Amino acid sequence: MHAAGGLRLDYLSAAEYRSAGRADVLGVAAFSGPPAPAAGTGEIPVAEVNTPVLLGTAHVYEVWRADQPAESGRRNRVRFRRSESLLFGCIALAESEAADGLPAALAGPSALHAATEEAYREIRATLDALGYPHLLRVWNYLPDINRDTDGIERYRQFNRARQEALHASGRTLTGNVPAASALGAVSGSPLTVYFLAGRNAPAFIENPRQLSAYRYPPQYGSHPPVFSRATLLRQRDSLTLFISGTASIVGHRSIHVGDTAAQTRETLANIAALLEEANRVERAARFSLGSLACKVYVRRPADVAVIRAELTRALAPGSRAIYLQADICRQDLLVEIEATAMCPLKADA
Ligand code: 3EB
Repeated sequence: MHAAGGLRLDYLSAAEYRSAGRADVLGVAAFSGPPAPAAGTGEIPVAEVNTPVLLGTAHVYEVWRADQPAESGRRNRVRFRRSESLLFGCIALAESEAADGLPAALAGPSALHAATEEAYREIRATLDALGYPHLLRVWNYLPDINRDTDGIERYRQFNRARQEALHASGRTLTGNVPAASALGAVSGSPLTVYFLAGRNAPAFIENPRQLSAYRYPPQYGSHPPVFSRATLLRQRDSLTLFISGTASIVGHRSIHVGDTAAQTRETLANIAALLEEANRVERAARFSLGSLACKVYVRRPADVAVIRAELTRALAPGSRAIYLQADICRQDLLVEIEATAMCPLKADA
């Protein structure tokens, strides 16, 4: 997916990735887990995400390109690569590592809590030090996302820690927050977070069909998930819309419980509403169901054919999708779709 003069996103097989040019690569997310990408990636940061790939090849590489000269670096455990205007970064933290050595009083309520706070603290420190203060898009993967420990679901523990970390760094918790996804990874994986940040703030887009996630009532956890439904990045020649993980939620309720096909259709209706809202907010935007790169998270691998059939029906030619097995943050959700949409900006727009 390519809009001239700006950010670019490709989903590649291992073979395609090996033969692809690397000069303008900003960062990579590799699905699923080991083996690590072939040597030669050199200093390009690669987030290794342990979510099995469904359909197609065993590994998929999500490759972000900048169309600008880039430079790599590392700060503590954050690996990054940055262009003039954008920074891609990633961090992986084993939960044992984050809690280790800390007295119980400082380790927080759980090892996952400690790892999440640490990851977000390091990300914030990196962005502040390098001058890319605006998080645009964050991807979070944590093992056993639906499991309870000490009576609290791990996704809820993560939400509390993420909110507290953002609060501690003086960020707002509503409105100006990044687009995000938060999914389960295979048991035993580290907490893995990767992100895109910018010199300039994006526009923040909410979905008229959904309550903002940061306003969810407490039935979904003591601390709401802090993310925007989408963020919109304006570059010189292009617009990029980062669409958060989107599910069969209307208002704040999960709907079509138990019906995978209906959940998929509702999710696509939510994405269509978000595209329409982005086109309304940004007059120059022409986002459509034909300009999407989708990452589809499937709870039960056997559902993938049904889900793909709905996407094929709904998406216009020009959109692409990859399918990953992942647990979704609410037990009653069977599918979640995140997407990136791009469109060129005409000089006269
Ligand atoms: C939802 O709409 C579904 O916690 O970062 C989607 C995207 C979801 C991001 C997050 C959670 C997150 O609430 C779940």
